[in-house]
Amino acid sequence: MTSETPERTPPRVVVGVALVQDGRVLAARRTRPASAAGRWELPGGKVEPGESEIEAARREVAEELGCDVAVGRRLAGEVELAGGMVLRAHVGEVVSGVPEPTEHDLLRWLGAEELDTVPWLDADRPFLPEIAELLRRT
Ligand code: 9L3
Ligand code: MG
Repeated sequence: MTSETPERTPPRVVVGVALVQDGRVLAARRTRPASAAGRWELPGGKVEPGESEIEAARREVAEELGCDVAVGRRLAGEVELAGGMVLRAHVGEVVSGVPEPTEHDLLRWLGAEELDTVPWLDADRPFLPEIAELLRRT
């Protein structure tokens, strides 16, 4: 029998992108897993080994929405997810193409006053106040 201390591996980062356009942010409705279906999120996904957060954000949005985005500053804070992952969020802008969902079943552009009209994933909610503030300023 061994009684080793389990190795601590750094958390895997998941990046979400707050795509902003004309004073609104893009929210995407998940279809999977079943526990998250119908809940809304900032599009994005896991940072792969060797990839920067910004590269991952651009790749994930290209895969999920079929458009090119510029990814800018990070929003404050990070949220612990299940499975040793953490969620971070960046602001972004569409630079070419029109977002069309390949994995989500609905997209909505929400203004600052509409942010709480959809059921967000719990993980994404802590970013909403800062998003609302930046939408009010744009
Ligand atoms: N997640 C939460 N909020 C988000 C994103 C993009 C992801 N805005 C969570 C859902 C999954 C995990 O992170 O548990 C990995 O995301 P994905 O690869 O399934 O998009
Ligand atoms: Mg994803």
